Amino acid sequence: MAAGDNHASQSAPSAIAVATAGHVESVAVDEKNEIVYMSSIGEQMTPMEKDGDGSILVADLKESGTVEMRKMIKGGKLHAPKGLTLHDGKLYATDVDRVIAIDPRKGSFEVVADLSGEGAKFLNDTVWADGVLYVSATDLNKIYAVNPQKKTYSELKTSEPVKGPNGLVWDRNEKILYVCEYCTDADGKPAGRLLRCNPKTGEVKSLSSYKGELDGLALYQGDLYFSDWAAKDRPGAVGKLNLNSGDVSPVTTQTMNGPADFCITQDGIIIVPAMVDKKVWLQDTKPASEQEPK
Ligand SMILES: [Ca+2]
Ligand SMILES: [Ca+2]
Repeated sequence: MAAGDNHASQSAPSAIAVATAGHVESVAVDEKNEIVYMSSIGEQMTPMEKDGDGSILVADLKESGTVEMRKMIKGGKLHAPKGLTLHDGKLYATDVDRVIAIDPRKGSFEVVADLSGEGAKFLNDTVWADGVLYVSATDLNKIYAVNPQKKTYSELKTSEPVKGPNGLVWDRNEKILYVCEYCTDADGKPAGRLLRCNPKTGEVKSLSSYKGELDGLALYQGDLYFSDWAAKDRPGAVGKLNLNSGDVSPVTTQTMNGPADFCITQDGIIIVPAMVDKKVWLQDTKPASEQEPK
């Protein structure tokens, strides 16, 4: 299961891959309890199908050197869960045309927003921002603001169209919603942008000339990390944008087919689902040359 090129390290390779049950779209970490949650859309790459074979996987990291995964949901069926967010002890996710809240202790879930009436089939990421749960609808080119208590939603009106909005992350200091796009242009070339959106005004601005087929987003130590399906055969399946300089640089070095909704732990370990490959990669965010000698 392990792979890596840091032979100087005897204890741990610089990156390892773990096989997953089905195609994992999203990961979320419970740092306190050392648990990684993953959403698996199932055995087929059918992210918009209501096929009933989706699952939430739980990996307990306490036992060093082993990662044991179990399926969490005990009642009801999920189809293609994506966009996990941990908030106040609950896991929020999208599932094709609905937004769900999962109780990890009970293994149960409830629907907190049903967007089937909007024609949604590819709801994607979720993020909490000052009491609002924002949800991207990749197929509708829209972002919704969900109120899970009232089970209501409304569209976030933006100053310009967003095309295939996928990853969302909230900057609580700047009160800015970062959004990345998963889309191609008329020639099939990657055309997804890294955007900032002020949810109060709806104003959208592009952050960089970088274009990709962008999926996940994370903020870590002032940099905006993103995953790019177009970088599957070169370094930078996960890259980062320096928000001050605008410079973009690759972070991960491994080949990852379908780098989807990753996360970064407080210690700087990046956890990336290679969705198409049915793997999850763990790698330090720092280059090997900057990591502490083992
Ligand atoms: Ca499925
Ligand atoms: Ca995603």
